[in-house]
Amino acid sequence: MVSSPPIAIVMGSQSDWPTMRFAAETLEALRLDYEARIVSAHRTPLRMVDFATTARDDGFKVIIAGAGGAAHLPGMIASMTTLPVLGVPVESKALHGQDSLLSIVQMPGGVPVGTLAIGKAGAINAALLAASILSLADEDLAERLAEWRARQTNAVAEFPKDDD
Ligand code: RP5
Repeated sequence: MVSSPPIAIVMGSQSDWPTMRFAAETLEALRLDYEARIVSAHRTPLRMVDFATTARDDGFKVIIAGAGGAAHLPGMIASMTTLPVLGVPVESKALHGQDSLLSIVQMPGGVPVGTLAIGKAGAINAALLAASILSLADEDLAERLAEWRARQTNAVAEFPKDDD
């Protein structure tokens, strides 16, 4: 059996991809393999169960799960695996992602989801946190992560300038 990449990025809908692709791009910058899939808690519940119950045996190490609105996906996946699950609340139109955030963050004690910020920042940070978790057992990745941080630091100008 071919082992899966270490990180799964799952999302409830194609409409989540413009947000979740920031997680994918961040992992690419860190030269980390991932697999991105659409898995909906509401529209494809059996696909979700199949994914979550086999994720560890498939070789995944960390799951990044993004969803919006009534965002049950990260919590439902976390209920079926003991892999770390990082939840990204996708910004919804009606409530600007407040609904997504509260749906993901308010897990009952016993079934953890590491919840990130709403939207792009959350997607980027989910990828960085996944890398940080994996770097505990991967010195080379730890160095790539430190280099990513250093590049970010070096990119911050000391003085502001006008756009024009
Ligand atoms: C959730 O419903 C998805 O995660 C998405 O954020 C939201 C809206 O989905 P679409 O109606 O755009 O497919 O399940």
